[in-house]
Amino acid sequence: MNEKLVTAFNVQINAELYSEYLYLAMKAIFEEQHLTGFANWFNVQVQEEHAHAMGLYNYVHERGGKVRLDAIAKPDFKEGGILDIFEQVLKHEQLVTAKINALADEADNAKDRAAVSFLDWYVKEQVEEEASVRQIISNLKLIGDDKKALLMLDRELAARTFVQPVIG
Ligand code: OFO
Repeated sequence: MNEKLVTAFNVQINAELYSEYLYLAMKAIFEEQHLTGFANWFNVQVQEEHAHAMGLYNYVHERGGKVRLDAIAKPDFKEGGILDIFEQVLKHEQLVTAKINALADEADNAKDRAAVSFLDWYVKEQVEEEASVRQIISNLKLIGDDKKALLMLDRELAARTFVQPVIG
């Protein structure tokens, strides 16, 4: 890969590690409230983000590039109600989608067909990431102030498990 593309991959590794860190911070909010199903949902998210970062990390090595890790920023979000937090998650995922698309454009500009094909997995993954968050947001809107329904959703989210993705 050319140096410019390697740098862009490294920037995305940092963005994925930031996502991991952000969701770890959000998980803590739900742990504090003993909403263990929501905490579990974030825990799976943390593992997924780590896998996304490692997929890029391994790919840079595979292509003979140099992995350069940068500082991970402090998680930036406002503690609020559950719906507020998930709306911030959606916003964050939309931002990540834009970053992935920009990285794919960069690979396209470099005419690096292998990198374009590798990044296709991430492009599709972002569609799923956004859809799953939208689903939770619409459930939360329906639930409103109904505590019983909220506990049912919490139980449902407790069943989510992490499956190591096959990237690329
Ligand atoms: Fe890595 O997909 Fe979320 O951020």
